[in-house]
Amino acid sequence: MQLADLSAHPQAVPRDPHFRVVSVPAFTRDRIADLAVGRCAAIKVPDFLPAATCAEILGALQSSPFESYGRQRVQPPVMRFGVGVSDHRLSGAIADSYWPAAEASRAAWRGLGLPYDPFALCREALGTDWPGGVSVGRSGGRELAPGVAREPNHGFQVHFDEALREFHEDLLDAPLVAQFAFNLYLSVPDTGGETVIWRHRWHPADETHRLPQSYGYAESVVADAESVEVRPAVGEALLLDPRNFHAVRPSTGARRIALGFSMGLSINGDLLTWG
Ligand SMILES: O=C(O)CCC(=O)C(=O)O
Ligand SMILES: [Fe+2]
Repeated sequence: MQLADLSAHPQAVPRDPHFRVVSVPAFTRDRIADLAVGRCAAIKVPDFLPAATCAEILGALQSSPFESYGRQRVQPPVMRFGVGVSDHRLSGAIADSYWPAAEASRAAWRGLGLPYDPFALCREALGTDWPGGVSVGRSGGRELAPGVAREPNHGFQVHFDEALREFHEDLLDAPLVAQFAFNLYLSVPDTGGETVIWRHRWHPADETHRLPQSYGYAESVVADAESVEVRPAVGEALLLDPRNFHAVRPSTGARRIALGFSMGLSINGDLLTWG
């Protein structure tokens, strides 16, 4: 029976039933566990924060100056408001420059004058069903930055994010058993700007596809891999396993602005974030 089915659809390539994007009303404990163990590729939650809250955060950001990620490493350029540890990494460790930059970033976010901390709202909504909730991670007892607003209008190259490979020792004070990337879209472009995730994790041979001096890889690195694509929508949150190669497509029209941070699941069962 199965053979007959296959010959009726000679083009059909079997797909991994575990590699799909699930759309759910909230980040429940079971869904986050599914993502941690690889039972889905990503979780999206429409209307993650109230529309009025998203509009208010966006309004404050739109009139604030964004900075560029290091232009040597990040081409085409990506703009950001706030600081991320990726720009303050030195020989596989957090550079000393990160700590004052993280403090300046917290001050800049406070300076927006919002009556709440947008990242705290996101952590609260992410952690409603998680025992102990979600908190900001620490390194050497010091709290890391809570996250950034990112604006990749020209896209992100194909890349992966994995603290285990970016840092020689545990990034946080507790070892991590899983890693996630969180994005909350506040403004989306008219065309393009899709997030693509490939069913492919880093392999040493992938380095032959590395773009010189860059965080990214040529798209040939994921040539044969299955992929899923998410078109961002305002107010929607996306949680993915960033160890899978992923990219953001270039866009046109409105700015593509998202709140973003990394999140890890510690060996103690805690969900810990960092920017
Ligand atoms: O903006 C996005 O949709 C994904 C950005 C990204 O590379 C990440 O969150 O790790
Ligand atoms: Fe990423």
